[in-house]
Amino acid sequence: MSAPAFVSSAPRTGRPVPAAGSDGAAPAPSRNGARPDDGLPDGSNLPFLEEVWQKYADDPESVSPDWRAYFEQQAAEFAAGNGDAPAAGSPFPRRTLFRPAAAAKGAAAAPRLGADVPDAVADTAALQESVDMLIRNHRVRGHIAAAIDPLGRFPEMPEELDPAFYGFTEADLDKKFSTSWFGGPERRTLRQIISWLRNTYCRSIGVQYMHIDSLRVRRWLQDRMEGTGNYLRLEKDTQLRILRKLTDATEFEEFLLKNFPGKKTFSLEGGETLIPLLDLMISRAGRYGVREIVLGMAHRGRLNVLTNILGKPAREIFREFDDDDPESHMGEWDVKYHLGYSGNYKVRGGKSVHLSLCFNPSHLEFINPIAQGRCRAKMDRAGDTHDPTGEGAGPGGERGMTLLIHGDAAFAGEGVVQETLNLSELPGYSVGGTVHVVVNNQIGFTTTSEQGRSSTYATDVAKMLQVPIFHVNGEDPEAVAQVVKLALDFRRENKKDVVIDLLCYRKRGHNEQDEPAFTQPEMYSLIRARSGVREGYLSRLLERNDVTEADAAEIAEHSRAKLEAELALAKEEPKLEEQASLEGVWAGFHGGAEADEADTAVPDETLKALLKKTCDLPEDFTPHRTLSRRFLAQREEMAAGQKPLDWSAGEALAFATILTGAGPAGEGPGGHPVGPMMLRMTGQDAERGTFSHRHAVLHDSENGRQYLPLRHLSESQAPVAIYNSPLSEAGVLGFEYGYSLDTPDGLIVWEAQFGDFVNAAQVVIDQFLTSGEDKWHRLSGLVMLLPHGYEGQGPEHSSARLERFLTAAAESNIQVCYPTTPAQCFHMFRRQALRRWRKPLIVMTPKSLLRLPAAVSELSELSSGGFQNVIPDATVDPAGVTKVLLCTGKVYYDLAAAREERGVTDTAILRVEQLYPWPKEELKSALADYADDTPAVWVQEEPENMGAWRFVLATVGCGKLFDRFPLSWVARPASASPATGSDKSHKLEQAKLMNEAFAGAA
Ligand SMILES: Cc1ncc(C[n+]2csc(CCOP(=O)(O)OP(=O)(O)O)c2C)c(N)n1
Ligand SMILES: [Mg+2]
Repeated sequence: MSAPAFVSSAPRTGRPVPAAGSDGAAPAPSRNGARPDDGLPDGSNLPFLEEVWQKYADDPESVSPDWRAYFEQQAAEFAAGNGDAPAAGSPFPRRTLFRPAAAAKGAAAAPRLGADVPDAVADTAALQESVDMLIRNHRVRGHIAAAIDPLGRFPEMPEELDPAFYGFTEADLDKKFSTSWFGGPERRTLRQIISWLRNTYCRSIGVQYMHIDSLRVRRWLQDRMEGTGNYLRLEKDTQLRILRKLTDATEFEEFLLKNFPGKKTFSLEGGETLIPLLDLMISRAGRYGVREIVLGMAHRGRLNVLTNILGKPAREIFREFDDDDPESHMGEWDVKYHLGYSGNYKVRGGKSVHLSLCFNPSHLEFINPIAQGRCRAKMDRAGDTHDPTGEGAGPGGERGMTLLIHGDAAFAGEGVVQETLNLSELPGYSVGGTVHVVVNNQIGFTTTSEQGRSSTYATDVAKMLQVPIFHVNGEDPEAVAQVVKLALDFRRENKKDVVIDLLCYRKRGHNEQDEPAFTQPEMYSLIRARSGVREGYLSRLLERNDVTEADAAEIAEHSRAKLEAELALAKEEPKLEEQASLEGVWAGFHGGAEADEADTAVPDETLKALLKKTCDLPEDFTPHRTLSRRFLAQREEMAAGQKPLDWSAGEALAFATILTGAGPAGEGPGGHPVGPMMLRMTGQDAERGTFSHRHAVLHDSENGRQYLPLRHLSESQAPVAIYNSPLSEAGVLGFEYGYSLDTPDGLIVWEAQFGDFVNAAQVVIDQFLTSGEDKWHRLSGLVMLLPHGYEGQGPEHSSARLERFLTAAAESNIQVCYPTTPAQCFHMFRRQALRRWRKPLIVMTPKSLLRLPAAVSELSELSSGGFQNVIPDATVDPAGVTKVLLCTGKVYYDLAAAREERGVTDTAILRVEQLYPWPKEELKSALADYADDTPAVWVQEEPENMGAWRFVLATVGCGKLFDRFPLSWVARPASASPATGSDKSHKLEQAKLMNEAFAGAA
């Protein structure tokens, strides 16, 4: 008899292997007429089998001969005592398909081998052991033999998957062995076992999951894959839906090529299955309750995804190709295949899923953490977040989902991929599992896989997680449907990432002008022989009579007509329509050059009370003795007004007042109520602070319990989250930038451990933070705290590369500040939160100043005034001033100390606390009282080619400052590296700097 299809063996050919349902097995009857939203059957195929059994039980003639023979055989085996006891009403004992109660039963049944065991029993046991190994090796290594490459280039079948490797011969094929330990039926022939294994592990799906430590998770996957032969029976209208989506994808690419010859489209041809994959995935996610999906993807197929998934009207894309509106985007905006979009995807049951495709730069894979950060922000807002303190709601990831689409070369090559994967299960970053889809066209630009990675698969980096990786043949959309279902079920069940490696090919060159045969002649001769993904699937459907030629023609005609109509509209009206960005949570916020003002002062008594609250600990909480004696005790004194505030207190008060909405009541500019605002702060040591100054999270020294006083300020306060981040810069900064994109109404802060480590996040700074508003009209109010200052700690712990931020500063894109007092720190944070102007804020933050007795503020400085962009010098009489030193940040204290030490009285020292936007007016008025032609000297501790000097010079021009003050500078000599590694050399240099600054002073 030919066995039912779910045990048919798999030939290894270039074409995907037809599976269950395709060879005459009874079609699956629909269950109660109910269908999931996406038409995919629910659960494994057990219900289906039970229904076939029921039909057979009612009338054996009503099922196909295959099924009849199968049931007869099962009944015979059971009668002979070989089968499991059937479940009531069904010959399929559940454990044949699901997890067996094998441990107890198998142990009892297994023969115990000893010296007195007869040879025949020992031989049988040895054979059984070989079968066990064969099964296990298929689970571990079956993917290597899977027919996943549509180009038919398979690696050699691993020996351990070959029955001959274990000494089996033809003669053994009909011998029976137990598979119950592995979740199979009690006894099956070797032939059946091989078929079962090959179907599950070596057809169009290759799966890597045996690296997962949890037995529960492995079994969960086994149940779903082995119980179904890793195949999903699709209903007819799901097949049609796949065909429709494939057709739309194919027609779109052909339409672009025909109508816009010579233009770059980064065509999806060869990987069109991505479109039905996304369609099935979004529909199923929607059915599972997901309401928001944040997508991140690079160039490949992006236009196709934009129109066929995000719902961007094709006419918009055609207009962008025509580019007939040059006036609209002079000096700004981005190329069409980087543009984001958002839209609603209708799923069944009248529901829809909101899709947000992030704007992204060319830099591959850097969108990953950004998309996850956006998703986390949405989830936090909806209370859909896992909170490690136990104060948050639920396990998270019910409403929100991140879907990242990658390229094979980039996924294997870019380190930010690993950084993002590492975030996936951390309490501060988890989004309940990201779905990764690698559009694996087996090439990167002109680079082959052999040149591009040392790993077997492009996805191997993801094996660092305890998650399955599904490799699937992109020319088998039905296998893709099974993988989508497995992936989403896995995510829902485990709240972890999951990876789909969609094996396909790239029909053309990297872009449409490239000739791929220059570099990949053999690969491209294989590609040219392919008939196309849609064609291949259509012919399978036709072969199986699942659709008619007429159906297919109508689908194609419909798709083309839609595109023609869109093109006509684009020609009629070439003007581009931009999606509005300042809606929803962004309503009322603005970017541009005009900043609004905010009143940042907070009454004295409120400040005292809040500062006191940051020292209040639960009765049963024992802080570390030193913290108790120093940090907390001193803060209590500050709260009582007995001691000036240090930096830590200024910062804590900024946070506490923002969280509680303290300050002048009423409305902010633009009529928006100013209330409690949330705070999220992360960084490698953000909880304690790199320099042990913050202690935002306290640890009970007896039991390690953590306590975040800022979470216990008032009943009505906003949420606060302060997390130590993993050791990453690009990944974590990207995440926070993403978070800020969806949280205009909160303060989002990232702190670098030392400022120079920001180097490792440069892509996020250049490609997103400083240019995002210009390129995409998307705003961010992210704050970056970068410890900076020359204190003898060497080339890498001195500079946060201030100059780089100043080079990137233009069009009021960012704010760059270098505050010098706790009060300035306080007002700066509050201004950032309270203004409706959303701009990234880059702050050079102190190290030694954190404890410098001079760097303190009185409470009155917080309860009055605001952030001063320039701090004038009120300590000297302007009439006697013969020189003005201009500086920013920490060097002010060095200069002030040197002035005092030298008894100098004729030199004023002005602090520029905000370098960008350059505070021209404030500086002018701070200088107003000094006599014309008083020399002004910019003093900085950074080498001349670093720090702010060259920016200042370029900004104020070469002539006299404000046409009044001749300008010169004092700095360390230009240098290739930021600072010396010798502490003594540093001190010498610093002394020299002071000498030069005060040369000629009296
Ligand atoms: C960080 C970065 N490095 C290099 C590039 C240039 N580049 C653009 S596409 C590409 C090949 C990408 O290959 P793959 O990830 O497999 O995607 P595919 O184009 O094949 O879909 C390269 C090298 C880039 N955009 N970003
Ligand atoms: Mg590729």
